[in-house]
Amino acid sequence: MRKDIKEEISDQIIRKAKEFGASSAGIASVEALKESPSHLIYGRMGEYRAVGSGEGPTGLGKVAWPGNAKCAIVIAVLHPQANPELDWWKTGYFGGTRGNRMLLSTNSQLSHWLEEKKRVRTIELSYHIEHGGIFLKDAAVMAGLGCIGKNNLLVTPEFGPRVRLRAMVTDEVLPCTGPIEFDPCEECSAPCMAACPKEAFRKKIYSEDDFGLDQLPGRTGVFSKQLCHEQMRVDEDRPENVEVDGELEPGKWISYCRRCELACPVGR
Ligand code: B12
Ligand code: SF4
Ligand code: SF4
Repeated sequence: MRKDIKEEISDQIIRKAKEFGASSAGIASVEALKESPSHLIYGRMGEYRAVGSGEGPTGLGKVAWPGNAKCAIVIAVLHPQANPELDWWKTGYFGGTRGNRMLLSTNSQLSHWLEEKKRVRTIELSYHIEHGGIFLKDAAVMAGLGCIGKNNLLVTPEFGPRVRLRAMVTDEVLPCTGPIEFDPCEECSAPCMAACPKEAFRKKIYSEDDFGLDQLPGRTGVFSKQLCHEQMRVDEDRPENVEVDGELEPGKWISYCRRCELACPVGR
């Protein structure tokens, strides 16, 4: 495909993603992503099973990139503080959360559009790494959506960390849209870290010497996923019987902790 036509396609993809419901979108190179910090550190962090994940076809410790994957298209959907129900999770509910349903629908519409109108083959990716997913925050940073904040989350200029992500890969090389120059954390006193009920950012647990890189979880190696995970278990033990507009299904919804996300002033 000619270069100018490709560049036009990148713009069109982002416009279409927004038309289909994304708050922002971008494109990253798979080759570059395979060298991103999460790829370099993941297999060395020790075995660990997160909430909702576990055994999967890929196994723990690695990403299974589809053979011919050249680019990852990442979409972000805003989860504003005013609409907490987008993030509430329920067993048996298709997509788990309302927000994830929006992401699935947007991703799928964009994938069909690319296949039918642009003849670009796509694969919509799973959420969990061990089920064929990719590191969505790394992909979003490389696609120009924002940076990794001190809260260990993707922080976007427009919405702060209050977004959820999803991705697909293409078998076509497309012009990438990132990374961007953006770092709101440098001068910030980090209310995100102070907000954690489990003090998951209290002390350094990963070092440059041990892992051979300085782009560590929580930026300086302080983020403890184990402590965060403990909070998730606490949240699961107290599901709430709340009514969600437009939902007929009865049942209890889990509201997972978002304190480090909601404390960030960026994009409020
Ligand atoms: C497993 C998982 C968890 C686990 C473990 C988290 C972890 N960090 O390991 C638990 C259950 C604890 C968890 C908690 C949460 N999660 Co979670 N989680 C995931 C999941 C499925 C995989 C993440 C993973 O395994 N990463 C692997 C390790 C190696 O990376 P990491 O610790 O995230 O840190 C890496 C990055 O920070 C990166 N990095 C650091 N510096 C730099 C610099 C550059 C340039 C780049 C490119 C990368 C980079 O490399 C690090 C290694 O150093 C992703 C979805 C996905 N497929 O990506 C969602 C995801 C990361 N979670 C998300 C969210 C929102 C949460 C929670 C707020 C809970 C909630 N209410 O949803 C908390 C926040 C915790 C926190 N402060 O980080 C969102 C993040 C959105 C955002 N704005 O960033 C994601 C993307 C899911 C989604 N629906 O969009 N999560
Ligand atoms: S609260 Fe401050 S330090 Fe934390 S992520 Fe937001 S800008 Fe960065
Ligand atoms: S999601 Fe909650 S428990 Fe996990 S790191 Fe953020 S504030 Fe701490």
